[in-house]
Amino acid sequence: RPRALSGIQPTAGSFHLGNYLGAIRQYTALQESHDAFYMVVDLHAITVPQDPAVLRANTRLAAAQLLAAGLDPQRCTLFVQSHVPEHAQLGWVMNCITGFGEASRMTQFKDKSAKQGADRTTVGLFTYPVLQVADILLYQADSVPVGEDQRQHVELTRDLAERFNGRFGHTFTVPSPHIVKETAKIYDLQDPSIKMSKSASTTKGLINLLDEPKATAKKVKSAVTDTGSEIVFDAENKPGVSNLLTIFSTLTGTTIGDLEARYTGKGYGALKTDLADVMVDFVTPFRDRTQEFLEDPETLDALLATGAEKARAVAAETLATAYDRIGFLPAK
Ligand code: AQP
Repeated sequence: RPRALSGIQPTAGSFHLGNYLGAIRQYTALQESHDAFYMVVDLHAITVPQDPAVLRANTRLAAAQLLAAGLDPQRCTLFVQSHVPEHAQLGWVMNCITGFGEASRMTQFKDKSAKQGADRTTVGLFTYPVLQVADILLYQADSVPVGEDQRQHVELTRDLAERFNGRFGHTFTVPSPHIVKETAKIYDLQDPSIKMSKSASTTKGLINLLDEPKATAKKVKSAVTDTGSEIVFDAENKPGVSNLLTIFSTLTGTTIGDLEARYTGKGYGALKTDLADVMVDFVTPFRDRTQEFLEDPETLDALLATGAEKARAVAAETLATAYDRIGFLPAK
């Protein structure tokens, strides 16, 4: 079976709808066809300031949400990044073959450092895309399910894998991004020109999966729509309605064409009211399942320990090969 690898940050507590539709849905799909590894990337979380107790709680919460979304530890390997020390170790090696200019071109770093401000931007944030390269290469991943915003990092991974292989002999599989076009970028419900994001300036257009369903319904009903009244998918001229149609279609499995037909002659209000119901039906059981996993932290921790053990077996083998190729003297 081909390998898949992806990671998600525990930073915000609740995952948002963009995380779910852009990435987590693909994780659950790929566990059927791939030897899949998914991790909560706590090493990435500390690139910005964190409260230790909150980070610890949010790491469990992230794992609980991944299970609630349908990840099955019998069919994939679920673990916490810091439990596998090979990530930091290969990360250092990768830092040493990455150009400073090359790292400086990462748009996610530019965006995130602009939000942090120059004084608060850490070197860790600067090199986090390179750590991500190590995350992927350690598992010899063929496929990396992510949203559109991560495409550049998978490209960097390909470049660095080829560079390392070229200099030191074939060591790493060169991975491809797995980006599902329709849901690659879910937009903010109040400003459909920007991606839905945990660090948006206001949370009015952000659907957090663990929020009160009633509050979520309200946010959907007050989503920004476009001028005119026709309900048609037109990403360029009607970005607000198109975003709602994408969300509606993906959550219900109804095609966009069928939705357009269903809402012909009806107003935006009807679409939003129905989508609010769809959303409530989706988040309510998700919240309940997440809570159930959280109520049994021993089982959750045991499951993550088993996942880390399985992940480590693969990661240690790749790291040993990379260390040998680069010329490190073996430890006796
Ligand atoms: N709006 C989105 N549409 C589609 N996919 C998205 N992803 C994030 N936002 C969207 C995908 O979710 C996965 C996990 O993301 P992450 O944990 O790395 O967090 P992030 O990318 O930092 O998430 P945010 O909310 O976008 O955070 P900020 O505001 O810090 O940039 C990834 O696969 C990502 O593509």
